Amino acid sequence: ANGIVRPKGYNVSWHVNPEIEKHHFGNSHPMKPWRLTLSKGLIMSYGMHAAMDTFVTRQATEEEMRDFHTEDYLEYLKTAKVAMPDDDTPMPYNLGGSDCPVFEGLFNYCSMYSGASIDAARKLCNNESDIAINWSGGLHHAKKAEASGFCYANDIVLAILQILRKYPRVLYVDIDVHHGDGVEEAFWSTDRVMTLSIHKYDGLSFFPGTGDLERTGPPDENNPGAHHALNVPLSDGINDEQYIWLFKTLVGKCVERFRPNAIVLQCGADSLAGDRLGRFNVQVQGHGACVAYCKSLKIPLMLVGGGGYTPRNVARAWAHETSIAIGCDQTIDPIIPMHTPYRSHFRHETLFPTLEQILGDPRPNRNTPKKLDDIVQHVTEQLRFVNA
Ligand code: ZLV
Ligand code: CA
Ligand code: ZN
Repeated sequence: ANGIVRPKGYNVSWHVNPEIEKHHFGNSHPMKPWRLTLSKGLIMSYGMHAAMDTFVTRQATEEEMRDFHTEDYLEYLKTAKVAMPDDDTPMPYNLGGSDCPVFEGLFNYCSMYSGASIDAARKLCNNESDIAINWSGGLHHAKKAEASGFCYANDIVLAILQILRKYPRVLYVDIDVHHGDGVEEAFWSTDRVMTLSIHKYDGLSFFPGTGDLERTGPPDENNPGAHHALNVPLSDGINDEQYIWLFKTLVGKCVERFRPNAIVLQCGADSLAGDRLGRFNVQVQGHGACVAYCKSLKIPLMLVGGGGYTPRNVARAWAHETSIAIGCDQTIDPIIPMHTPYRSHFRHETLFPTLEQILGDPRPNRNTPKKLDDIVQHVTEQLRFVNA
């Protein structure tokens, strides 16, 4: 009735668990797992779940998480206690500060979103999915023994390690507004994973402060990882036209040189205009065009979430990107269905509000055509060293 049909001979799997959404980082913390509830409500009100294999995910086992994280760190994560309001004794592993608070059910939260990404990766390896989706994952800052930037366990690294059991090469692409430093660091010294992160970079304070153009892997040419970590530092206000051009040009060149067997795309929605923490003018259409381009390459594709701090726009983007995965993006009605849960939270009734509707006053675009050309040229030079 709603025109959503399962694509023939093409499988999309959706890995979800309502348990994950129930966790709270604290009232003033910008990370709201509730945005997953809003996204899922929108995806389901369009009936998109009928066109996917839906899996309610499980917790990753500790053994699975030890693929990347240390035993000590996992042990601490499991037993860390929520601090009393007046207790400011520092905790190890960068836990307990304002970015990475210890909250009720923390280990459950981490193992749930990690389990979803591991399951999604296995679906790709079994050829049971062409695209596997985990909107609750994408927590790209976590290190092997350290929490960072709202991320405690690195589900992306765990998923890529799964894929590497089956396939020789994985391309990781990260469109979150922040630098994907944890994934970059994990695969810094290997030529089996190429990482490409697009992000805001100002050389000083914007988190995490790394990801300049010159950072392309280990400086030692004999290290296999040399030239396999690519970074695209941008300034405030980049628009759809520029972003889509950059994305297609760079990902196209990476695929041509590196010939990955699978692509993992981190779809952090804080690169959207109007995000509480972001600075770009990318719209739902431009963000989605990145997903559509990756799908068009016909390489096994994993989609994970990431940042995204204005929940109504996160839900729009991830619902639109789900529709692209199953191929109904051109046929669904952009007017948000009347029966969508929390419909009034969306403020504007369309999936694609205009920049004026999102921002009021536009944010000045600080990215010149020359800057973008320099980036493409620099990345192209790095890729000359890559020969898969
Ligand atoms: O979207 O934070 O700037 C993936 C992701 O990439 C910082 N943190 C740290 C470094 C020292 N500071 C200050 C501590 C901030 C305290 C709490 C906030 C609270 C309210 C509003 C905004 C923030 C905040 N924190 C904004 N930016 C930060 C970053 C971390 C960004 C993580 C992005 C995660 C999920
Ligand atoms: Ca990024
Ligand atoms: Zn982010």
